[in-house]
Amino acid sequence: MPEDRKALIKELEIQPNGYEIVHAKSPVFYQVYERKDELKHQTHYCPGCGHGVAHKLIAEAIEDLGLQDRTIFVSPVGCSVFADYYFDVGNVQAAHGRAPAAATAIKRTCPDKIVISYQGDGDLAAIGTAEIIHAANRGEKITVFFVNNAIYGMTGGQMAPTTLVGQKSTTSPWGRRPENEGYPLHMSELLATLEAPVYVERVALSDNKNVMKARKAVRKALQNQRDGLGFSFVEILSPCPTIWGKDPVEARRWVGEKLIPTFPLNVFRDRKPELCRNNEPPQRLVSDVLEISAKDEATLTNLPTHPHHFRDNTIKIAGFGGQGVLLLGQLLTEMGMREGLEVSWLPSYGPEMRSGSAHCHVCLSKERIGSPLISHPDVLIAMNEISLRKFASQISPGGLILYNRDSLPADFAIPQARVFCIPAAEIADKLGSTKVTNIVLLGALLEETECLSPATAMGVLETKIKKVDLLEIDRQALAAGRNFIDTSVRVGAVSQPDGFAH
Ligand SMILES: Cc1ncc(C[n+]2csc(CCOP(=O)(O)OP(=O)(O)O)c2C)c(N)n1
Ligand code: SF4
Repeated sequence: MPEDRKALIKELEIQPNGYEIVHAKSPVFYQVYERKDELKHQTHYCPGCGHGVAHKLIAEAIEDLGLQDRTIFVSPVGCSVFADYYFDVGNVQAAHGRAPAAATAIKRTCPDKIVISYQGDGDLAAIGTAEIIHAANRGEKITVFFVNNAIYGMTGGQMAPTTLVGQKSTTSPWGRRPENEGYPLHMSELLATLEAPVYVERVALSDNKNVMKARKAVRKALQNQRDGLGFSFVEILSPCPTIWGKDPVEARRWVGEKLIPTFPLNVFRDRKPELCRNNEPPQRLVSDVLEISAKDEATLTNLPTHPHHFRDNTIKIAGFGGQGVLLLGQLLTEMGMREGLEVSWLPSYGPEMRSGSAHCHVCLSKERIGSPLISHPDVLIAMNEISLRKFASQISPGGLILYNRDSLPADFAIPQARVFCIPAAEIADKLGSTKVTNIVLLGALLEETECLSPATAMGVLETKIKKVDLLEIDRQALAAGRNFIDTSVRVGAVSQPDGFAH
């Protein structure tokens, strides 16, 4: 081909075969789809499927609004489960119905991203009803595209919550009967009863005019998010020719003739709320949270600073209800707060609070805590044998187990940890109350690990325990636990059945 012809083609964007390119694939789609070797330029959608059209409208809007580099697309389970093969944006695939919850987490952690939750009607209006309602009610600043084709497409045509009255499906072979299956769910109307959403519109892919309206709605929903407004929701009535058993043209017509009368097109909500610029949670002083008086606070600030020789210290305390398991965890977290650490406390107990199993997770950290859940604690305080047997194997290598007995069960295989048997209940009993067993173990913990200061422990106990005589027993219990470690435990005590090295 002569050079000047090539230049002209390039300039006019005319294909070598002579056709002028008037409409090209959006660059928001990958140029090549890697899902299947033989279908690198085709999506997996059936001919005439509304998902393809909806994808195109969304891709073009992302492109025109210049949002491609900021967009994260959360795809559902359903026919559009493979959306990540097509959209060249950030992609996350959520479990069935959970896309709004996943989108919430993404948007909250990355507020500058444009987060799209894309869902079918089975996904959004059946298994995911709770997620969508609560995301909308919280006014999450996400955009939801809801493709309503009145059926479960991917799984072969079971009835969806949106299936029309009288419509046949594999699970309503005689047609949907309200007496048996209820009425179609109108999700847009339902969400529009909530206060938080800023934009709720229903559109349809029934003819070109309506497709153009859908195009506008898709743009608006994304613009809203770009502009920092709240929850935007676009319901797209969409053809599913394959499951409906119609050809693409008939299916499109059916959207207009059957779906629209049941699901009228409308803008149900369009408001511009006053933007809340400051969404920071109110910060309270630690002394406020702990209700520490001015006097106590002065004492607190005068305490010598305790050195924390750890970045994080994770402690699991386990026993049965009534042993002060949860309380010991609370004391530790409060002590950590007083010493300027980040802390978390996560309780877990069975149906019965008294005598049932109970445990709690405590994190002490110099950095913000990602999760309060501890899978492999540095320390296990096992207040009974059941807890020892249940949790000892979880201890992190080189960790510490404090066991509330004077010896280990004979058949107990000691994990890779230092195990100290401390007859804490007996010590507490001799002091006058088995209620302070947990405080004996607290003393032992503080003495062995030096994770927090005993002075802080007393400071916390003084604010909690108003009875002078009980406070005195607690003081003695704390001292007894520390003393036990100093005088009765030998260094290197690891590997004998009684918990001590011989
Ligand atoms: C937890 C769970 N339950 C059920 C399924 C089976 N399942 C996969 S897709 C689907 C329905 C999808 O229908 P819809 O959301 O309407 O999307 P469409 O395929 O019509 O686009 C179901 C029930 C699943 N994958 N996971
Ligand atoms: S089954 Fe229906 S929804 Fe699924 S790809 Fe085919 S036409 Fe689309």
